[in-house]
Amino acid sequence: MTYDSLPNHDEKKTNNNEILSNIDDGNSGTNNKISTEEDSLVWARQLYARLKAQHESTLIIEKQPQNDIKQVNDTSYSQETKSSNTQSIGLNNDERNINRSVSPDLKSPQISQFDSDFTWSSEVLAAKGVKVDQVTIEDIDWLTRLRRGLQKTRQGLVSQLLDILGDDPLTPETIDDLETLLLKADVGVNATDKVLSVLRQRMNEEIIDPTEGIQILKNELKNLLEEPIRESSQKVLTPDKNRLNIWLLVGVNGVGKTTTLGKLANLAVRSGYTVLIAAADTFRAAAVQQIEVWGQRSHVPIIANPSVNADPAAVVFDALNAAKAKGTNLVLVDTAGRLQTKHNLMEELAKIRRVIDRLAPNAAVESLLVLDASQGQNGLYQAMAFAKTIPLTGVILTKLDGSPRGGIALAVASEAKLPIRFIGAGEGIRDLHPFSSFEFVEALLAGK
Ligand SMILES: Nc1nc2c(ncn2[C@@H]2O[C@H](COP(=O)(O)OP(=O)(O)O)[C@@H](O)[C@H]2O)c(=O)[nH]1
Ligand SMILES: [Mg+2]
Repeated sequence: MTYDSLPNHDEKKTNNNEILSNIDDGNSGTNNKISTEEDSLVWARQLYARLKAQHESTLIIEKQPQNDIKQVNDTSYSQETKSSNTQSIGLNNDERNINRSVSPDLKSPQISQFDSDFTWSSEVLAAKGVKVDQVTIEDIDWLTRLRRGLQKTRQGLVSQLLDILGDDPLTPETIDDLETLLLKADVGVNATDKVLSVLRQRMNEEIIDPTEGIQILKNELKNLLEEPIRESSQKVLTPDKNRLNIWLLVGVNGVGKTTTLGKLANLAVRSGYTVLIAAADTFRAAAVQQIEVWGQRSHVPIIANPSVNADPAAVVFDALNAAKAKGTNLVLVDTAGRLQTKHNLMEELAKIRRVIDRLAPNAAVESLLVLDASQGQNGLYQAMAFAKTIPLTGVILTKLDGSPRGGIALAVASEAKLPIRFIGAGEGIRDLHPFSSFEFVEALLAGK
């Protein structure tokens, strides 16, 4: 048993708790919403100027002696309520500390050009009702990545959607074509039926022009994605600071569990949580090494047992004891990939769950199914099979980049009825983000 206790990394935490909490579904804050194209451009310009100034002030701070920097940090951590100015200095400064000794993809994103990526991302944030002084470079950077990630799904979807809708009001034939299109994009039968029945009903009541049709489509897709999220108690999945949180990552081989866990550890550390990793994939020879590399990148300790065929439940047992002793906020459990048809492996997952329930009965436990978006509808069968063994609480959708099957998000929400909690759109450490239905649908139908 190795317990890899790493040096205290408090100084490396950023102060941006909002990474894991400041997500809006776009249905609130309607008062702030920007109505015209011109307004949104003004908004984007203001935002750009502010982020640029913030970025430049960071560069000035970087030139100050180390003592001064420490002082700024301490101030920003100790203040519960900060002026946006103090916060931005503290945030960048902290991120700068992270950047000092790390590889390129750990660096916080930089302000880019005032280009179409920037304006599109700021438009989405404005439409969500986010205030101009709440937006970070990180938010813009993520939306840009998400839109790029969904490019393949969008390519087919949007161009054909435009063809189908044309310039004339919607007809029953257009709706039939829309059905084929949504099914082809892996949206699933239930979700497609629901969306189209709303469109049909509206069409019976009034004439719907294509722009309105797209708006109804977007709203219905967002509603479908939101439904399981609304039914859960948390809009965005964040660790509860007052108790131990245990997030179990499960799923078949190669879907991206270990990679996702590495990204999640980093996200949680950047958001100010203490994290511990339980390397409970004891089947694959290189699994422990792989997770150790991820742990080191975020300075997160790991509990592992590198001996062949070690009992995964025993690793979890040790990890929970270590977490309780250290007062850790979040334990992330990596598990071995398994075929949903292999009874003994599924049984083992249930055993891990029993250990958790016995040892940490008051913990907030999440069983998150990791699904590879490129597997399309097959992901749904996986979800159903896993749900039989352990109660699943959510889904993490990976590999949205490069897959034309991003529509699977809708099938997961409407058929497996599971909330999507995070999405991964790349192999880099920052390519994972809390899920926002609003952002997802806007990126899916961007250009529309
Ligand atoms: N393009 C892309 N690749 C990913 C993503 N997540 C994971 N991967 C890759 O998928 C492969 C399998 O990942 P791994 O974490 O080992 O899967 P596991 O077997 O479920 O633990 C690796 O090559 C990862 O880099 C993602 O969001 N996008
Ligand atoms: Mg793995």
